[in-house]
Amino acid sequence: MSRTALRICPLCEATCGLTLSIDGTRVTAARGDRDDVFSRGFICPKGASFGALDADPDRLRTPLVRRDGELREATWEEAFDAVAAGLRPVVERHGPHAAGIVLGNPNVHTMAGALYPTVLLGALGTRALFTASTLDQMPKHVSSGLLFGDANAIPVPDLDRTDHLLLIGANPLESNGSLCTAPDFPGRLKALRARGGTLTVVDLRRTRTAKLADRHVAIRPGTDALLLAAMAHVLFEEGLADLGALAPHIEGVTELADAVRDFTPESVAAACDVDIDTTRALARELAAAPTAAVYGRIGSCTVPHGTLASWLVDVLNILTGNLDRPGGALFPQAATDRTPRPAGPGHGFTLGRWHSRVSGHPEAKGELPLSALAEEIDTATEDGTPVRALITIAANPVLSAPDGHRLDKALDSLDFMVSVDPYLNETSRHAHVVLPPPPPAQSPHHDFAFNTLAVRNQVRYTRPAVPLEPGRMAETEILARLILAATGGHGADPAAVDALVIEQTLGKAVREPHSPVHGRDPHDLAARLTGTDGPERRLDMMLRLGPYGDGFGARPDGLTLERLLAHPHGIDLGPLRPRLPQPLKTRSGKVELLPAPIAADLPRLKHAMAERPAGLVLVGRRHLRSNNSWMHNIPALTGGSNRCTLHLHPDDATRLGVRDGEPVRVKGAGGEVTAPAEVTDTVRPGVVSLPHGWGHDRPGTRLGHAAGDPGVNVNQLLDGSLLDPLSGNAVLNGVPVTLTPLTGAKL
Ligand SMILES: Nc1nc2c(c(=O)[nH]1)N[C@H]1C(S)=C(S)[C@@H](COP(=O)(O)OP(=O)(O)OC[C@H]3O[C@@H](n4cnc5c(=O)[nH]c(N)nc54)[C@H](O)[C@@H]3O)O[C@H]1N2
Ligand SMILES: Nc1nc2c(c(=O)[nH]1)N[C@H]1C(S)=C(S)[C@@H](COP(=O)(O)OP(=O)(O)OC[C@H]3O[C@@H](n4cnc5c(=O)[nH]c(N)nc54)[C@H](O)[C@@H]3O)O[C@H]1N2
Ligand code: SF4
Ligand SMILES: [Mo]
Repeated sequence: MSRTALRICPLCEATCGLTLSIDGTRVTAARGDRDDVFSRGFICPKGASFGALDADPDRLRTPLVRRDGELREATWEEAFDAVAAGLRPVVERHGPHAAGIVLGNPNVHTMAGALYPTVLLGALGTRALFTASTLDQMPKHVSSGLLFGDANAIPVPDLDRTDHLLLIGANPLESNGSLCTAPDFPGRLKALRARGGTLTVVDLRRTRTAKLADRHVAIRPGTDALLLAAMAHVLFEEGLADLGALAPHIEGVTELADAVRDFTPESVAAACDVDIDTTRALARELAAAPTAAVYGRIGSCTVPHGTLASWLVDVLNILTGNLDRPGGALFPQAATDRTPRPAGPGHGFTLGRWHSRVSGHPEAKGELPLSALAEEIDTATEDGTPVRALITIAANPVLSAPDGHRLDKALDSLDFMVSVDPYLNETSRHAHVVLPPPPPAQSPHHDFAFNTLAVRNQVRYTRPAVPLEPGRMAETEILARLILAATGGHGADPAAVDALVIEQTLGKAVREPHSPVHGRDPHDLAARLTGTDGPERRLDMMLRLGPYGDGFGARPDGLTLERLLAHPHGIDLGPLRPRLPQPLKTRSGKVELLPAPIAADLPRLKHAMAERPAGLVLVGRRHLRSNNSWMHNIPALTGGSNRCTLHLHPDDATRLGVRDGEPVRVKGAGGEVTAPAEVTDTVRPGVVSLPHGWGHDRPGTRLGHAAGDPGVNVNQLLDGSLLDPLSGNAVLNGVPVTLTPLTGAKL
């Protein structure tokens, strides 16, 4: 019998509501849920392939445990026994920092990933934490930490109300938005133009997003910070800086004006390859628009000046009075956020509280650069222990991080490795134990992370659409058991992990004067929680303690899990609202416009004015039917234009003798790859582009379809030494490469 069930799509940051058709336990179709309070029926080709993704025959069904060198099917009990036996001796012998943790992107797309890794980290006490954030948005966290005192306070462009959007290094028509959760991003951009607003796109490729724009600026890669600094300069020089209502909350304006004085449109023009008139026009349009928002993403983060560019994005929002006002860039308020404390000075944000052992990279937000993982395993130093055991959760750094070959070897040398992953892929093939989560239809969903980045405040929760198959274990339980096995509690009831978190959280809440539960009995509060299991009780707790919550009865109309379950299409909590100064946690209690670490990095940017590499540079790109490294195994999502080809401009092709469709050898500091050329004027001259997440030709993986068209690993061109110094973020865009046409050769 066929039925339908609702499921929030976990496949990208847009978080669309889906209506799944289900036959028995099989998802036969997925449509956009028209009644979803946020996505209102929108769906993209990935969401539409939810059933195929869910039913991929290559998904692992049982744990795997390495015996006599080979990964073999095992029971859950055997698997967790092996985890405890493998991890504990390393920690006991070498200390907690010898056990590394790698967290990949899908952790922000699962409830398990939101609720357990921080508990694991705290319980293990390791400083060897590496996540996909240092291949992605760490520069934004650092700039927010320094400006606002909170690395997670990220202003989001008010897409639905802005009059002018300046979009830098993002391609939401393919990626569907990032650090800006907006189902139907393309429709929202079209609506902006339809209501008379303007869109400017800064991207060295003429992307589908750029084609929609009123103005497209094809900047030279890696130079956005220079352009943005010059725009700030113009705002000061022409008397256009106007903080408006923000003024009482900002300090350091004069110092900032001084700091950007040398970044004139004239002085950055050659480096950026943006003419003086354009730079001035960009600044003037931003200042003149009734409301405007500047938004930067991957192309502004994964570059040598990623933190400076991320900082300047918000500097421009501030100088034009657009931070924290409708139509500008605002701080969302999610239902599971902690109860807002009263405004006032906070502890501030500190970088470099410890450093990586080998290269001395400063930690940022408690993390070390993922680019440094290989050396932290394979390089001995006089003091400190290398990473000897590794826990990877939803991560495929062999493809997503620089120099996969070196990481391959390093992972093989570990004493022990456990991967929580549905696939036996380029990374998990090195594990001693693989713990496979169930497919998404069998998992519950709530967006803890993306609701804090959404263009509208709203809350939704979907229970598993299909019951767990026999032999499956919920990912929440897998992670709870992993925590116990890693920290000496192997065999204990996994519910104890949730119970402990609830006890600690409520115990803290009742001591906070601003909490709605101040002074109450935490045991009594815990007894009132509803939900069928630990994760649901934790969600109930967070909702009830949160800004819209019922405060366990203090605000009877407020949110609870029960109330949310009564609204299966979600609850709309309204448009983004001004919140300053409450979100600020800087020591001054103000927005600190020119933080010391930023000021200290500006001379490096000044130096970059004179740089202009003569050769080619490489950038990435994303395809709508793909997602990082793990969706090439789904036939419906591969083929057509979704291919691992090298885009290059016709002028460069002619100059180098490269012909369309023929193989080209691409060489970088970390190695070389060979890919077919695709000659296209959508990239600017001097720039070539390869997508990431390909290179599925390693032995020992189980990705049948992907292996048929493996593509090449673009990150093999990197050696891991190029980082944004403040954030430790990898430089993945604007990387020097050389090309050799292999004319006549067969691929
Ligand atoms: N050159 C270049 N490199 C890049 C980028 C780029 O633009 N250019 N982008 C970077 C960015 S932004 C990111 S976020 C990283 C991503 O880097 P990673 O997070 O390392 O890679 P992903 O491909 O997202 O997938 C991670 C793993 O999660 C597994 N997985 C999928 N669903 C689940 C689940 O429900 N539970 C669990 N436990 N596992 C699951 C997949 O099988 C896969 O092994 O890549 C980065 N690498
Ligand atoms: N379909 C699909 N959707 C995805 C993903 C996916 O792999 N596929 N990945 C998800 C993830 S993990 C993330 S983080 C987001 C990322 O979402 P986006 O940030 O929108 O990522 P991209 O689509 O890679 O767009 C980055 C753009 O920056 C441009 N660029 C490169 N270097 C520079 C530069 O120096 N300056 C400027 N101005 N532009 C530059 C590139 O040409 C590219 O068009 O997408 C998410 N959604
Ligand atoms: S846009 Fe993202 S969330 Fe929406 S259906 Fe597509 S993959 Fe899913
Ligand atoms: Mo990402």
